[in-house]
Amino acid sequence: MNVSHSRLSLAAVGLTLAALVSACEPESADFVAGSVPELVIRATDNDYPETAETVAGLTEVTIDNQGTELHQVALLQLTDGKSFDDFTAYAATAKETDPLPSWAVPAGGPAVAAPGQKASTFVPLEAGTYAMVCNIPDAKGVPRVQKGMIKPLAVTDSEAASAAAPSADVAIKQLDFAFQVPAKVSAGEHVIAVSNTGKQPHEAVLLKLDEGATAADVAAAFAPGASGPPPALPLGGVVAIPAGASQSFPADLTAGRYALLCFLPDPASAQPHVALGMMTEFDVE
Ligand SMILES: [Cu+2]
Repeated sequence: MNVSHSRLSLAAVGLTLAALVSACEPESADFVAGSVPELVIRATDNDYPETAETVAGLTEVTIDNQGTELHQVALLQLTDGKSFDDFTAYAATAKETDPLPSWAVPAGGPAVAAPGQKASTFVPLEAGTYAMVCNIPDAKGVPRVQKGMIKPLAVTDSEAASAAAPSADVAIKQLDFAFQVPAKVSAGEHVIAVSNTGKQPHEAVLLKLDEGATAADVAAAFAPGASGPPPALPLGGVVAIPAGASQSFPADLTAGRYALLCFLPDPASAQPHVALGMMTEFDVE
């Protein structure tokens, strides 16, 4: 079992340390690691091998990518009494540009982790059944959800109060079809809040660009028929969240140029949002 709440046992230690630190330093909005329960989902090429279950409440959902390719954990909450089997039946025949059925509600999750890396997102989990999928296409353009990366996540009711969301110090807004990012982001550890102010679901995939590379180069690397990895280091972000929703994620940013992209399909044009302009670059100094 790699699915754990290992952070819970660390929470008490974290709180004690925080109390000691706060005694000699002014109050800070910084995220105290360990204050939110963590659910680790191990990913391989191409599976989430372990049974995934947890309790309701704000959860740090972490993908531990032990594969050799890029993977994500996109969460879809199954509503209206629909089961995971209903979702797999839908997914077996769905085209990539098809809108999701109304009962499969995008619920965020970590947008991408590079091979050997982890990425986390703070997700407010409700009791019920979720599907975990990886929509990132392989070199042939086949999304990995069609190669076995589709598994259930069972969330049970909890008596305990949900952990408080860590306070974010960087705010990113999603619009139809653009990102708004702060003019300046400093190097260091951040909690980045992503808020969907558009009418469609959106995602925010964060990458640190290689020297001289652009967000457009990254978009091209993910286009159908493209081969080779993107000229950038994938760092996580938030996968699809519905209009009006927000989720945050921790990120340790070093100086350089970064890209944010959204690859979700626009039902009207059947184009990915990135082709409609939903990508941006920003500097970390
Ligand atoms: Cu979008």
